[in-house]
Amino acid sequence: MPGMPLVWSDDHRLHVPSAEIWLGVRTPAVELPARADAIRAALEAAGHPVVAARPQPDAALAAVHDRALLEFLAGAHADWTAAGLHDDPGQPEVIPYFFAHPGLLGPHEPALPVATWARTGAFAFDTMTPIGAGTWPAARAGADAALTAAELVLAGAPAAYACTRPPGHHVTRSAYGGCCYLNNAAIAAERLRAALGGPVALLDVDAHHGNGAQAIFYADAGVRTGSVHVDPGAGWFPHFLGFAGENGAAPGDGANRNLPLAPGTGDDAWVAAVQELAWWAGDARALVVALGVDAAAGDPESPLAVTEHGFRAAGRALGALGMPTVVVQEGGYDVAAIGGLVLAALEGIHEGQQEVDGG
Ligand code: SP5
Ligand code: ZN
Repeated sequence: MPGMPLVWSDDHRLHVPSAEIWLGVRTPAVELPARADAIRAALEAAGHPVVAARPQPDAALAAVHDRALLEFLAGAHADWTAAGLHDDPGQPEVIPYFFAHPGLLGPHEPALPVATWARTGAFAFDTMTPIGAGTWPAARAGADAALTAAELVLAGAPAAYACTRPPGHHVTRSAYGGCCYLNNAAIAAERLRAALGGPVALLDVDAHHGNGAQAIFYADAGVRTGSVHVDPGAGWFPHFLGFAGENGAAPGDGANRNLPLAPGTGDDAWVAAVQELAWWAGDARALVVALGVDAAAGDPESPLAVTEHGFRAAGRALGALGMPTVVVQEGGYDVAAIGGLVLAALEGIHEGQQEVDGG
């Protein structure tokens, strides 16, 4: 019995952020190449076949992101370098300093700043998501991987896993941040919806709220978006979003669901919340799982306390929906544990699908 395919691109290694600028301070980057390499090692050791990500058309990205964002991301580092910012003031990575805040703009449409050093603030919503020389090719390869996984599922695979890095679930139609550049899971969901018709479900189990897909599909009943995450009301990223009352807008009223959990939440309540999202997804035609594993107990970036057992149980609940399923990697920063956590979740999904097949 062949395992769930792992869709892969070596190009993820081109994205090596040097730091996260937090409160103006350079703090160590956590979204690093070792993450994906550890996942691949664990999955390969367990017998999962590796499939190369196939190049995909830009149109699939433009189906969920504004052209202006895509053009900015593709050219940002070259523009930054051409403007001499590497030498003066001495910053080799694209970092914003001034933001197109809605309170600044009022009713005015933001014109794209002429100054290269100001342009970033039209698209970035935090200072923790630097663009280096290899960021765009890595992010683009991640989207290719997610779309390739969608193709495999559309061709009949019960499930496929895209080992995407950098992650994507914080990116909206027009803005990037949270260590993310392209919303791979949303791109895959849109692809499935285009092929199968709606509704498609996109369920996000990363420790942080999936604000990107929520925003992209907020007024869209064709993609049901659900997220279980640490409560932003308890002080956690993305701070402004992820509250229980965000339920979608007409004609997507009721098509968004947030289940914020208290810091310290462990397996029982977390798995119950994932189960709740799975039931809520109901009769969707296909499922995308935004699989962050940073809800794990040992993860440095979240206060949730989920174990490998919890990830396996969550996988079973999602697999038992019996839907064609695309799994897209999001966060997870405990490099020593990440492979085992992802493997447990994928094995759970497989077990759940077997169960419903009566296999
Ligand atoms: C994909 C994903 O999991 N993105 C998470 C981004 C959240 N990062 C928020 C970091 C908040 C500040 N942490 C301070 C530690 C300094 N490194
Ligand atoms: Zn996360």
